[in-house]
Amino acid sequence: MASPIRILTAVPICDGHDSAINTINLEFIRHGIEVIYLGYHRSVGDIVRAAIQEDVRAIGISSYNGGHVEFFAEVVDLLRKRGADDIKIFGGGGGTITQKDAAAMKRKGVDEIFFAGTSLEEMVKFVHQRYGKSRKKRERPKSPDMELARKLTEIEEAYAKSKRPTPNPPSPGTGSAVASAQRSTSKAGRKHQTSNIKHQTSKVIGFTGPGGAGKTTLIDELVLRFLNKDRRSRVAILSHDPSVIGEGALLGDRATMINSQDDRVFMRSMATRGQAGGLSPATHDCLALLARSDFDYVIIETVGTGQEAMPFQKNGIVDLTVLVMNPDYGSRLQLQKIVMLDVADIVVVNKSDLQRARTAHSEIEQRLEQNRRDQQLIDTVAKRHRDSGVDRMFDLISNKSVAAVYDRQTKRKRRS
Ligand code: B12
Ligand SMILES: Nc1nc2c(ncn2[C@@H]2O[C@H](COP(=O)(O)OP(=O)(O)OP(=O)(O)O)[C@@H](O)[C@H]2O)c(=O)[nH]1
Ligand SMILES: [Mg+2]
Repeated sequence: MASPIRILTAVPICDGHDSAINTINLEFIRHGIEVIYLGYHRSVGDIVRAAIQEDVRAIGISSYNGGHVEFFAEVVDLLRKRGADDIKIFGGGGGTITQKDAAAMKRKGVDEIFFAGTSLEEMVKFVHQRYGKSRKKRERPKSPDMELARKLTEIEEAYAKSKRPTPNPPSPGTGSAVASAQRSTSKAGRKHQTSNIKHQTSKVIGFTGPGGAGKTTLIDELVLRFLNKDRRSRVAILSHDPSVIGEGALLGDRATMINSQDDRVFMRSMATRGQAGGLSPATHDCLALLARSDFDYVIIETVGTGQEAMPFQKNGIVDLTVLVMNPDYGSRLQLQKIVMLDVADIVVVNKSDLQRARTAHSEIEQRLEQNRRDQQLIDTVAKRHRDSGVDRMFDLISNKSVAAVYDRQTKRKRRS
């Protein structure tokens, strides 16, 4: 089975008109397209960086507040400068973009502009016809990020071709999808691989928890602290959203990210493509590749999960697991059922600005005491900038107390 077409959509800087793009995103998803939505008020740099890291076929821009001729042209130019002019641009903006503007935009390298009254069906057809065919291989990726992005695509595509999800993903090595993806890398790619990709040195932190608990918001706040602590550090994020096999998906975590829109952050969004449990069939291999690449931290976010077992347990790559809880989980009975509470290294009660948070803290504390493990419980308000709970969590992850957890995990891995 062919991999779904991946496109990025966004609304330009100083523009909050996101209603049109939200409708269009939904229509694309319904027709088998994976849409990485970057959100509104996005700069040219943010759009191009995201498109390269996500290795999309094209960028769809919805623009209403004027300046579109220049804005679209700047996106085309920056893609060219970065050696990524195989990523194409299309878009619309109702009556704001005139026929004359559209002609000028096309001259500057934009593929297509859609006007008021165009049916959603026409746009879907355009994307399938124009961006559905397989791409030419890039001769020599111009940056390590670009090369990494393409390798992640090769891994995902290798799994898509194998048609069905693998319940127990194989370890990287001979026979796995990553092995064949890496074998197919260009000579330039292999050279980079030996110089820049090493054995796992990154700290890999897995975040899971119910949908909407604040995982992405919390990760974004932690990333800010990682970036500020060490001005040379780099962070990778592998983020998941759900999808059914062969269907489209809205990969929306990027829209929540503010601090992670940074050249020192490499973010990749993945659809689960039919696999249950919060991760994708290709996750293990993609994560292994990121962990061997040049990052200080690799953060992985699952889709919103329920009461089932920790998605990272069989993974073997994740050093530290974080369960982000919403204070509104139900009653103590629900807590007894949440298996993840037995295995997480850190449990976070996020949204502790909400009324039920204190009760949630004490109920979860009692539940964790029964485990008799050295688990940490932290209250956070991730949506609040400079939250002291997030500071505490950052200290735990980056400082000594967690080094103990890493040691424990490493020893366990070495023993097995
Ligand atoms: C809805 C709307 C709003 C809503 C936005 C809600 C939201 N969250 O999006 C609200 C009320 C909040 C709003 C606010 C403002 N708005 Co307003 N708004 C509109 C309005 C009425 C409709 C836009 C829309 O969503 N259309 C629905 C879409 C589906 O249809 P469409 O526009 O015809 O688009 C078609 C194609 O172009 C294509 N398309 C569009 N985008 C894309 C992207 C891709 C990838 C593809 C493939 C296709 C595609 O899809 C459609 C297919 O038929 C337009 C007027 C108009 N009729 O265009 C003004 C308009 C865009 N707004 C305008 C203004 C000025 C504002 C404000 C500045 C007003 C103010 N002073 O506060 C604010 C700015 C808000 C902000 N933060 O940016 C002006 C812009 C003028 C300009 N560019 O010079 C307009 C043109 C109204 C006007 N005539 O003055 N607005
Ligand atoms: N009140 C409150 N809201 C928060 C807090 N943290 C995040 N939110 C809001 O909760 C909503 C969901 O946040 P996300 O970070 O997208 O949650 P998520 O767990 O990543 O969601 P999924 O990826 O969809 O599972 C957003 O509207 C956030 O602004 C918090 O501490 N307090
Ligand atoms: Mg999220």
